[in-house]
Amino acid sequence: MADSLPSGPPSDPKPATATNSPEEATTTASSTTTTSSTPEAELPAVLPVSVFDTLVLTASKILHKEPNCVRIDDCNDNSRVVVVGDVHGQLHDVIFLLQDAGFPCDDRFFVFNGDYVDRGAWGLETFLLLLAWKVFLPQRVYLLRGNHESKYCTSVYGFEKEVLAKYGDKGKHVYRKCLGCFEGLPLASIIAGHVYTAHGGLFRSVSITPSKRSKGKKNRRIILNSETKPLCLGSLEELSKARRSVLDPPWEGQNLIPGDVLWSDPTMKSGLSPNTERGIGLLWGPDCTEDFLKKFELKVVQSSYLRLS
Ligand SMILES: [Mn+2]
Repeated sequence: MADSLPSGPPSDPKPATATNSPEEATTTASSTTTTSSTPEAELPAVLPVSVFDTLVLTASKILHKEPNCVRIDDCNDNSRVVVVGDVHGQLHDVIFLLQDAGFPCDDRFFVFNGDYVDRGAWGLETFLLLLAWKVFLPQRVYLLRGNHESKYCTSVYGFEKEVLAKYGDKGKHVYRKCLGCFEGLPLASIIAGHVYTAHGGLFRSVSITPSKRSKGKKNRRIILNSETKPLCLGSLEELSKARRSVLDPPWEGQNLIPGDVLWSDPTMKSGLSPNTERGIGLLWGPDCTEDFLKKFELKVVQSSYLRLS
C-alpha cells in the first residue's frame, strides 16, 4: 500500500521494521574486522558526531549545487549506469549490490532513486555510506530525493526514532543535519539525454498566468493554473525553477512540483488527476508519458512506483 499524507487514508501503518538487529550486525561487523587492533568493546557503535558533521557538510555542499534535474551526460557506449530503487535502510543489501554490480568507477555510474531511510533499521548507515560515495566520486554517484527524505515521513516511518536511539542526547542534532541534507538532494535525473528518472515521476505545470482583470496595475491578481484550469504537464524548465529546499514538499500553494516529482504515481487511466489516495502528487496516464517523452526527446520515464490498477 502507498504512503500518504496525514490528510489521506492511513495506508502504511507499519513502523520501522528491522530485518536484523543492530546487535547481530555489530557482531558480524566486528568479527570481520580482524585487521583492526582496536578491541571490540572500544569500537564505536556509531560514527563519531564530528565525523558525521564533516561528511554531511561536505556532501551537502556538493548536493546543494546540483540542479533540480541532474543531467548525466558523461557516459558513453562503454558505460554502465546502475539505477537503484528504494533501499529503505537495508544496509547489507546495498553493500551486496555495490559488490555485485561493481563499485562506482570511470565507466560505472550509479543513480540512487531516493528512499534511503525509514522501515529498515540501518537508514542512517545506508544514507551515510551513499553520502561517502557521493563525496568520493560526485560525477559517478547521483543521489536523488525520495518522498521518505522528508520530515513528515521520517517522523512516522522510523528514521527519526532510529537516529534518536543510536545517538542519544546528540540524536536531535544528527536528525536535524540529516533533514538539512535531504533538502539538498536533487529531484530527478536525465541519463544520457534519454532516460528521465525520478522517485515519483511526472509533474504539473505551475506557470503563473495573470487573470483577465489584472491588466491594470490595480487589482493585479495572480491565478495558478492548477487552481483555475485543468491540470497540464509541466516542462523541464519549470522543474529546473522549482524550490526543492523544503523539509516537506507542500501539497498546496505554488510550489507543487517537488511534491509531484516525489509522490506521483503512474496509472493506466489517461490524463493527469489529483492523487487523492496519497493526498499529494498526481496520477498520470500513458498519454502523459508519451507527451513528455516526445516534447523533451526522451525515451523512458523511470519511477520507483508502479501500479497495475
Ligand atoms: Mn517512496
